[in-house]
Amino acid sequence: MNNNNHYPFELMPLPYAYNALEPYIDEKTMRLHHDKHLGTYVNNLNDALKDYKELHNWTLEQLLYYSDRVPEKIRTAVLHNGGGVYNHNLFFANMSPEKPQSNAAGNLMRAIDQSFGGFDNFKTEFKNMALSVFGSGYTWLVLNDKCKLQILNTANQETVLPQNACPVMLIDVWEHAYYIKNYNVRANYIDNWFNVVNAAQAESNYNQCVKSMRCGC
Ligand code: MN3
Repeated sequence: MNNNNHYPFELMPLPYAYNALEPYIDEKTMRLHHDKHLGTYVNNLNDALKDYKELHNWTLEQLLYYSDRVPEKIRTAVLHNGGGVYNHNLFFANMSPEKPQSNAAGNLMRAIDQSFGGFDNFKTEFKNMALSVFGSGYTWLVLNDKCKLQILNTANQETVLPQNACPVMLIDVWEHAYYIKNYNVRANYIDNWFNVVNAAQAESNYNQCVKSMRCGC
């Protein structure tokens, strides 16, 4: 996140055009999702932090992980809106118009094979988890605190940071992520989303997680 690591947080531009993920994810959804939904989380997070100078050099991760040290008056606002910024930045970076190389023999693919018995099994399990989110939330592939790949769900704008899990990839299953194109049919959105997963980013996240969690040491 570099220059966007602390207050005032900025709305990071999409790393591709709004229509780049067509026909899988439509331009109108991307414009609303990025500019309006994420934009609002960024503004509300900055509003909440405005009068708390002691928090202005905290990173987003610190605000979310050490939320018990954030003054109670703004804690909920920081968790909701900071989580919204954190999750959406990861989500948008984890998509790409580049075709995923399905036979890519990266470290993540090997780990998925070992953990789930192949990519198809992983995909089925991930999709079922994403279908099982009741209401609004996310489905994640993480490296958990035991250095194992794990699929898990979080509600609303909760992150996986309190679980000491390191995010590899995630799908936003709030209705705003898919309703315009897919109406109520979340399954179609999940199938479409798999076509625009940024495999290179997921591989890089995975390698970073292995390194930062000192797995294998
Ligand atoms: Mn969203």
